[in-house]
Amino acid sequence: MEEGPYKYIRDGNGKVSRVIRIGTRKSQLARIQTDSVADKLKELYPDVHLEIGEQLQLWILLPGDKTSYLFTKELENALERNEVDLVVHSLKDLPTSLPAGFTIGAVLKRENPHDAVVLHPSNTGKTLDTLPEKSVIGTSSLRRAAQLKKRFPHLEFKDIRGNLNTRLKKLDEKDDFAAIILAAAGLKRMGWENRISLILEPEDCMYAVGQGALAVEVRARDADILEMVSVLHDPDTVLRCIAERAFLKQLEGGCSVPVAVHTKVKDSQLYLTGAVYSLDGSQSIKETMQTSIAPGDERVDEQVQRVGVTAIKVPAEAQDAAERLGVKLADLLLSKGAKEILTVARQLNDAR
Ligand code: DPM
Repeated sequence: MEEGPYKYIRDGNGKVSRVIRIGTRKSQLARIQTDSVADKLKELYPDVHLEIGEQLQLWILLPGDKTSYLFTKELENALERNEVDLVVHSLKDLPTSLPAGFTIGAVLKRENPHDAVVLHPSNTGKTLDTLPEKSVIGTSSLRRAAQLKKRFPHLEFKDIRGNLNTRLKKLDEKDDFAAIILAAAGLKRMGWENRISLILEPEDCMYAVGQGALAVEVRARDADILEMVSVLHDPDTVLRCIAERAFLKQLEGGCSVPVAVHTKVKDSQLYLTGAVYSLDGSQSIKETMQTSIAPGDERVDEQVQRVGVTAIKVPAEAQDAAERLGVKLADLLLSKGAKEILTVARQLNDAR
């Protein structure tokens, strides 16, 4: 039992249990997201480890003080070297194909996936419609800028970078921006919901693939950890995100192209709306398709990855349907000229 690459701990009674180590980045949002997953695991696991006679422990890697914090790639390296056993990410930051050996073992219930407007304190009470001509809105998201330029032509858009703390500071302490656009989910997790002046409706701004959902990345071969984290999966979120990621992958879009989605599950139907935009939003292609995800054959298959996600316990048939839906919708957009729009957008953005 104490063989192999993993870390074990022996308690005062001589009982040995495997230590589950979680890697995190140092940013406040990353820590909050990691802690929330750790809390869920602690809550869910008392029974299970009593049954199997093991006490799973959670150990958050990296003290807040000195050592370097890890970026997504470094976290994957730490996973590869068995220094950590799982890593928590915002799903929208994970590519649609993961490097060999890794998989997303859980996609947690999605928070509000929409974007939110955070106003400079001097603009309290205003909306994007009523902000004065040439007001500057901060966002580095091509997706947000493209949609909002079209819808609110009187506004200007400028890049704003840095983590959420930095961005809010740049907004509040200077007069460079009239407002910034951020994901509602991130603001909520940070405890800054009171700064949300407005949630953007899909007619104004559709969200990014995977936005608002947390993902747990693990070693694909680590069956014990995969099994353990798989109970965190939220089936509707998984199916929506598989469809969204399959859509993005088929379009050959990365995380920085003007691609947006909207998904819904209702009466065992999965609806996917997807769109691509030119950088100024003047050109766009948007379509909606749906598929049945009705529980039929309840076949579950272990260890099959779809767009990087391994969802043991979620019916395989429904996952296949979700993936096909994303591919079909992308093919429809491609047949209407999506590739040309994205190629030009990419070239113009690279040249900026
Ligand atoms: C990605 C984008 C952004 C993040 C691009 C997009 C926003 C960049 C920006 C792929 N990742 O959305 O079109 O505003 O300049 C990011 C945030 C979260 C995860 C912050 C945010 C938190 C919300 C979540 C950055 N990644 O979008 O406001 O879990 O979805």
